[in-house]
Amino acid sequence: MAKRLSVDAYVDGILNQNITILSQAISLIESKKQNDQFLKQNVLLKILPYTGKSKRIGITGSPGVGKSTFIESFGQIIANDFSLAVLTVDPSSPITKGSILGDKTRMYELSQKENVYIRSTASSNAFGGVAEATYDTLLLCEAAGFEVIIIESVGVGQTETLIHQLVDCFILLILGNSGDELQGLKKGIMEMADLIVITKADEKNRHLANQSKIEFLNAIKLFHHPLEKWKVPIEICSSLENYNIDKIWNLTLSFFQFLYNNHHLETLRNHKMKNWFLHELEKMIISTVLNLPEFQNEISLTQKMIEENNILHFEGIKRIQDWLNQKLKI
Ligand SMILES: Nc1nc2c(ncn2[C@@H]2O[C@H](COP(=O)(O)OP(=O)(O)O)[C@@H](O)[C@H]2O)c(=O)[nH]1
Ligand SMILES: [Mg+2]
Repeated sequence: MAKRLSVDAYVDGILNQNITILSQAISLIESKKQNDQFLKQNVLLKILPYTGKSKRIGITGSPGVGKSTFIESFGQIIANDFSLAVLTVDPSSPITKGSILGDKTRMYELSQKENVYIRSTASSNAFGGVAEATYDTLLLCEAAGFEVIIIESVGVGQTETLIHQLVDCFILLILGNSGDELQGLKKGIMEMADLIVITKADEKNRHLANQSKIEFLNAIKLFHHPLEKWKVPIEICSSLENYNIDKIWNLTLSFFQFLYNNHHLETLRNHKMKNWFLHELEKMIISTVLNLPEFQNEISLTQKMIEENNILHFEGIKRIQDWLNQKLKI
């Protein structure tokens, strides 16, 4: 079993910006062990007053679009003025230390900077709870004084929506050189984006990327950003050639300025936290109910009936529903 510190040792270490202790606290946060839950909650409660001050940025987009490479360049520009923590979930790597190598090699220059902290979690470790642990990790990094926090999304499924709830500014990366990309993007994800970036606009592709930019500018006229007055910018960049990355940072800063000027930030975070709470609540209820031995018994019985062709699946659902209604007296 991993070595654990006292609540105060974690809290003091984090507040004193001790990176080793910060990393140990994040491992504690990621732990699913029942024994760790109490310690974890106490650490979180104690650091809570020191959180909330960072600029929280989410980077999303399909696997391979260039998120990690973008963060490598983008992060270096940010780190000229701010301390930066980068939280990534590495989908490529198996269970072992590979994850740390995976993203850290992609973000090598960035990881060498003194005021930058990169935390990469293997998705196999974080299965089922990627985003949950990420929020608590973000809070720890804020308490440790990081001024900007970037979360790299794995770019698939529901995680994207969840990451969106955790950040103030959500940047969607897309590939410019195919109409398919425009077709394939879901309306939902487009409407969540505060900024859209067309990646891999290397010099030889720049003309094409600019054409895509015009297409996208037309396409997003059909979408509605939740903040009416915000016109979602679209910009092209090349992370490998360091083209336009500074411009994208300026656009990000202008979005934050927009949030500050209009007192949107607090409302936005509160609203997102309400959704986050609902998500967590749903998960808690499901796991509580599913773990009830009585309920499991009822499920096994019903499954057996379906297997033996005594009832159809929807009759099985009805059976469980009746059972639940009776238990809950509704
Ligand atoms: N030509 C070119 N390739 C890029 C650029 N950015 C990323 N890539 C490549 O795209 C591939 C996927 O990049 P990665 O950052 O791992 O994407 P992720 O899965 O979205 O994090 C890698 O082979 C990168 O070298 C770019 O600006 N130009
Ligand atoms: Mg990546």
